[in-house]
Amino acid sequence: MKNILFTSLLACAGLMASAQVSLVSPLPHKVTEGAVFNLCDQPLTIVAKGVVGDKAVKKYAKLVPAKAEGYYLNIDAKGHVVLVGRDARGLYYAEQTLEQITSKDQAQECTIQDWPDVMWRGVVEGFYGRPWSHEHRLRQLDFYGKQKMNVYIYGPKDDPYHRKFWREPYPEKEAALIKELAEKAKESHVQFYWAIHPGVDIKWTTEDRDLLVAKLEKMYDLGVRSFAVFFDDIWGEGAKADKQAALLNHVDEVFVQKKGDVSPLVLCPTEYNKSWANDQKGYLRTLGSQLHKGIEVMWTGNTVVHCIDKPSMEWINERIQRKGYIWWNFPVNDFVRDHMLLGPAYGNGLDIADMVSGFVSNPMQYAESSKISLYNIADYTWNMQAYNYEKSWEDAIKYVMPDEKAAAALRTFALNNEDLGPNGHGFRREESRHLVPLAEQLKSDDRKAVGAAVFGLREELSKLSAACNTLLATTANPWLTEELRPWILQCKNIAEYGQRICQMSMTRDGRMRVGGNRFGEQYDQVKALARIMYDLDTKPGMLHEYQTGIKSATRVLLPMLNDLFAESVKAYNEKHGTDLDPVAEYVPFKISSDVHQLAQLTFRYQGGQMQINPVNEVVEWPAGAAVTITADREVGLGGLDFNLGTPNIADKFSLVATDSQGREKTISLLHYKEGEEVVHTGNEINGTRCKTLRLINTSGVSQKVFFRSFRAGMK
Ligand code: LOG
Repeated sequence: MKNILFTSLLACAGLMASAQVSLVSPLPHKVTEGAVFNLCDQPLTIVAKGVVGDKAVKKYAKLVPAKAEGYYLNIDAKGHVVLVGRDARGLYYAEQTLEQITSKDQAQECTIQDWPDVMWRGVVEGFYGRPWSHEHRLRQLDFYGKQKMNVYIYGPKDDPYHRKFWREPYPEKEAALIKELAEKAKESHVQFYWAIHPGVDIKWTTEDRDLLVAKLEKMYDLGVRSFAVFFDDIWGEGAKADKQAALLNHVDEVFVQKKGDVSPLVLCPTEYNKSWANDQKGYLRTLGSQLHKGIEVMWTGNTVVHCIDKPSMEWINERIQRKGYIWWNFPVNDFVRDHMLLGPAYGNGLDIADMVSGFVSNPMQYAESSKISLYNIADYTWNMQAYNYEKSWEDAIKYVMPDEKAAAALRTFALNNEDLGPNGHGFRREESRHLVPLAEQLKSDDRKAVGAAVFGLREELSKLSAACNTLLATTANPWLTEELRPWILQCKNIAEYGQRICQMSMTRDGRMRVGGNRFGEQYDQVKALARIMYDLDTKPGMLHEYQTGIKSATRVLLPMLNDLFAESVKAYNEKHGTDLDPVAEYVPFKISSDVHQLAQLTFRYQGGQMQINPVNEVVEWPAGAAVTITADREVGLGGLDFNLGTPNIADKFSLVATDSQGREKTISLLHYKEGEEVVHTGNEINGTRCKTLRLINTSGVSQKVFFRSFRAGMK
């Protein structure tokens, strides 16, 4: 009893913090602020609450913005509160705002008039890889409601009942979970869209059409009231615009309109970005003219992964004859799964609110870690003109890590985990912005300036190391730290690696020798750490079935450290006549390609097997173009197979191994049975020596393929 009294007294005695309205996120549109007061001195009383049309709030109706989901909130000096929504969701948002204002045992006299800029705001769980867990989804829905996001589109590529077995109903256990999600979404005022992905094998028959409607009926029975149909990442029969439009119109007619309580249909087209749109064939214009007016059409921008601006919206809206519904491929990392994307969501135009019907983010398979960007996207879509991504990011960090010390550590860690690394989509993010001046200074000709930069860098690295330790130890948000753990460990290695490199730089000319050969010792430790980092990046244990590696700080910090290492080793070699290797990193293979979409393939290497990570979308492989793997030394080949998602394709490709003397050997390619997609190699591969290995399209024509897998045993 005594204790409770003590804490509440403390809370009451707390200093007047910053104005409480400033705690509200997304930033409200119209605010008048007055005095801040303690809730112990002046508790709140709700004097009027309702939606426009309710008698109880009649006199406030005029004050409520005339926009869907808008609300009016007033707190006066006596603690009297008025909450009025334009509709039920608006009222719910007024409550969320009040909750945030009062979250620190204080309140503030204020009047708020607020509304969303974008009609549909939220998330499309639309990535390849391990779908989110049920518990994570429940947490997400709760989070969306609080941050005023109103849509969650369920479409994980690797849920079999979404794509592969789209015709089949969910088994009982999974069905029960969907039902629970639909209920939770309703509670959080989130529209739960369930998406079906039939394009891979749909036949344009009445039978398949009816099977699709029947599946939606099943989902309706589970409580789902919003539906999407995805046709992304397919080719062939399923990709026809007129057939897709006819199907959607049919569903609209016999299902959506009939039920009466179902939201507008959403379509993800096959040509879902400008770089894939074939204007001559007019796929998009066909959708535009044939699709029923209320049906939404998704769009990822100028390419698969791209920021959105006004000209790109003008381009698409004109073709589809409606406002595009943005599917933003950020922070999704299914094409760079070895990177954690914890940076801010920036780059989208602040002037496109009126040109989009929706804006949803495709997140990472790491649900909790994705919340940092999603928090930003909630802010962006609610009040676009006022969006300040830096501020929103700082707030997001504190939101996901509700402990001051751990939040500071997360911030330090996140600053080094923002970029995607080189990737096939050419989408990059800034990273380690705080280190860029130091990186510049390190390149100086002035040894003194370099010395000072090394000193500064060492400080940063010890801060980073401490941050990683804090994150490994904290229990403030275990959902988050569990996901981040492998990257925290990697980052901790990098911090130590860097500290030793700094040490090398400081001792390279022998002036700072502290007993023995300090430089040599540090050199060995750096090499050892490089190997440990490589192991963590490529060896199982930390990795799960979809995980391809663990990389951190690759954009600024690591290159900066590797340069510093090289420079120090070279200087040392010159002075001491030694022959130490100036390359710190350990990388046994490189992959290159003149196939545009395969130029940035990533791979993993474990237990003697190198495995190239799959590419998600359709790959156009021109005649004569090749993928080339180059090893750092000559290796012996064991088995090899690959899958290009197309049956009977073996005779269209050639595999050529070249040894270190430049001698070439062509290895035969075959299928074990008719209709097989996997391409195998002839027995002669066994023991073949090779330094480079090339897979070439020798069919004489361009091939449309999926780059599903490529595995090679190397000894
Ligand atoms: C897929 C999506 C995937 C994303 C990023 C769309 C419309 N479809 O290339 O499932 O998560 O890109 O890899 C896509 O973006 N294909």
